[in-house]
Amino acid sequence: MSKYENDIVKMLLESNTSVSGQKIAEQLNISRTAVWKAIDQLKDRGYKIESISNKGYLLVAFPKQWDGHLLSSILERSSLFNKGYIFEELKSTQDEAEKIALSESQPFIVISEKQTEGRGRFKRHWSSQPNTGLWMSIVLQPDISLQKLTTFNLFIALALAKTVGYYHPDVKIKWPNDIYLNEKKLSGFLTEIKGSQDNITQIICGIGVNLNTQRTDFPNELESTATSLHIETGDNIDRYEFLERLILNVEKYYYLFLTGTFSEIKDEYESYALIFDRTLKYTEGSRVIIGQADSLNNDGTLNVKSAEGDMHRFISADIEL
Ligand code: BT5
Repeated sequence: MSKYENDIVKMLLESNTSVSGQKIAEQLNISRTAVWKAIDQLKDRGYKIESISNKGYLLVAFPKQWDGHLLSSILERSSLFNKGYIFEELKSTQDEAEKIALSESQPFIVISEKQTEGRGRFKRHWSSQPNTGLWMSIVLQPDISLQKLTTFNLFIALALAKTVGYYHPDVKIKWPNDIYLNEKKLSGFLTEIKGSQDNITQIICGIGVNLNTQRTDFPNELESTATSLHIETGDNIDRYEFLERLILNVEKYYYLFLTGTFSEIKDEYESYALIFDRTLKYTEGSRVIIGQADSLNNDGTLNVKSAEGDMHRFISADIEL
């Protein structure tokens, strides 16, 4: 992938109309032939670029696969992430992010088209088919205490819910780490950390969102519990647009997380909450409680009132709908 290709994508993206080969050549200080070759390479990578006679090149469609040039353009508009890594196939973006983080001191993101061993919490499998969703890890270097970290998931959940909300009004957050649409799981995330009690130095947050997944793409065991934005809206979702919106929301809520407290977003969070006013089964380790969610505490923990009237506090839980 040449730097010229990157620059050309940027010029075509920034222009609402066609851009002449002459203009590109002059701006990048390369020959017309070099422009033409780079355009050809971009077409091979799946960019749909029309050559309009006497006018120049027009970018009509993005590649279907995740592409590094487009990710770079999105990240140029980001105030938080300045690097992104794209892979065809990984076991898990979480593991790759952890490796890259050894030599990267600034926040970055890792996306893979496909994961062979995508994982959820407690090493549960996360189904990650190619060309359908967003399988991404974001790496942050916050320098905060473990105590502060407890609310991180609430902020990320809100960033995700807000993003999904552009596409569907009924998005819900299933505390602590799921996003639901019509009672089915659309997205889940998990947060892994490095550091000590007083000093969390790294957060690797893995986010999975089903975007263009068809019902038949899901493995049998997920058919009745999982959904995608495509299934719920009938639309083909532009994955780049979704990613850009998500990055902007993650930035916004991450800064709020760093500078504020959960109480500042509590009302907004609760407006998306799925679990209140219904009796559900809460499991955390060996503790199983059947009851109703009562309230969220400012540290992000959840109070659940059992059928017998006792109050139980959960840090995290599996909740059966
Ligand atoms: C989660 O765990 O929901 C967190 C999922 C995080 C996945 C991302 S993808 C990028 C990054 N790299 C990784 O390796 N992981 C992260 P949990 O709450 O434990 O939910 C897992 C459960 O969700 C599974 O046991 C299935 O029941 C269900 N599930 C698996 N794949 C799904 C999918 N694609 N859509 C909806 N539900 C799914």
